Amino acid sequence: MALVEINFDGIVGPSHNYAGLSLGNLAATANAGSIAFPRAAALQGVEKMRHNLRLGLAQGLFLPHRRPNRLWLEALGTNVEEASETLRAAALSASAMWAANAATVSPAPDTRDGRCHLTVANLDTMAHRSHEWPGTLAQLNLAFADAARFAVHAPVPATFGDEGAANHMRLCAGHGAAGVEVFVYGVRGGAFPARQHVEASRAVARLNRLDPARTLFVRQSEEAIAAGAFHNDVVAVANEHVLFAHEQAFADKADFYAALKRLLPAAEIVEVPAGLVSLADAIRSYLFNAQLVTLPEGGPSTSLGRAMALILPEEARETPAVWQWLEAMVAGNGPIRRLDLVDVRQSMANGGGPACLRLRIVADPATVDPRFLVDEGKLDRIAACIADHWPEEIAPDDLADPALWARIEAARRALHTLLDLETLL
Ligand code: SUG
Repeated sequence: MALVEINFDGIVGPSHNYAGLSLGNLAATANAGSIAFPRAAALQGVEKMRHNLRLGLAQGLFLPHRRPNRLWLEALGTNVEEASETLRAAALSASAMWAANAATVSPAPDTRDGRCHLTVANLDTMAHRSHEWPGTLAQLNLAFADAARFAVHAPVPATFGDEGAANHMRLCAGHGAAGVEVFVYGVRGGAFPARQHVEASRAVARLNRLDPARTLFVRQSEEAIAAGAFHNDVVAVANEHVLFAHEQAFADKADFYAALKRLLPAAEIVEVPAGLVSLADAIRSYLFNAQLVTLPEGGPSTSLGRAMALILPEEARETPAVWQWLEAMVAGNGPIRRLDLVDVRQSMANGGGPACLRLRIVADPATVDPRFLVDEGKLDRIAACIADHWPEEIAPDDLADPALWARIEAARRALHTLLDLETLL
């Protein structure tokens, strides 16, 4: 069985808008009330997927959820016509695009029963995200229906906020080898909410049947949350044996690094010093919200294996301290040898970078429902569907317009029909 990393990107939904719903997410708050461009946003996402396919990486997708979420509003005793502005915006959010928050994935080599486990995130801290999980669960049950190889779990109870893979890292000698899984949690108390509860992380580790001896629970630093790192993946990212992190990402850095080195002696930590790149610049540029990927066979290699690339948002090049640091890093002889830039500005303006838009799953692509996998031809057809059906722009007042709701619903139907996934409608 060929285990590879497959990135499943959330397609940006036709209701993409800037309602400023996420306290602690500085970009989303700063852009509240701006005009959004859903068509351009979704096409930017498709181009990112195309870029990764061209690097030789396996690529999958998740679909936009039902919006407005009329069932959720009904459960709240209202409906889209009568709901308050805030509830209506929450029911219309396209936030399911950020697939890194869909679930926490523990690949087969790490689990006691040798299956790949996925626990859907409850996303309980933010109202607009708390109603994503049923739509996510339905898709994961379909995409990973092969019960001999996958186990999909419903979210942990909502008292303990869980934001999925955005607060989880896996380090290993190679994707197919047993890994060390690292759960990063926050502690409440600062001005911004800590969205990952340690009890949720512990529950996910149990549900995913991890070996406790190879599982670490690490506290996110308060400075990072206060500076706007509402998820760990805004200040750290891991791939195979490499951890790429900001100096101020973790509360007890020395303990964490020592435990990691003990469990995985080959671990390599590429740390960005605060003296060269401040937390503010790291968060503004989303330096760490890059996809850190291993370049396929035939590419450059280092003493420890195949070289890695960082797939960064263009904002990284526009932040001088960040770009200077990156250029110096790739010129050295570390594991990361290539920098690729992608334009995901529409998502970035809501606080979602390249890594937020994808959920990584290590699996054999032949065991995944092929309707959730893409090649260039399928991306062409998806792009055409987006161009035909997605609204060009959404201004804040449009969210109250019944014609917009109908358009959003029709666009989603068209995409599901194209992908032969009407069963999810
Ligand atoms: O949960 N933004 C998302 C961004 C998620 C980024 N994901 C990761 N870091 N993995 C969030 O804060 C803004 C939506 C709005 O305000 O309408 C939003 O939900």
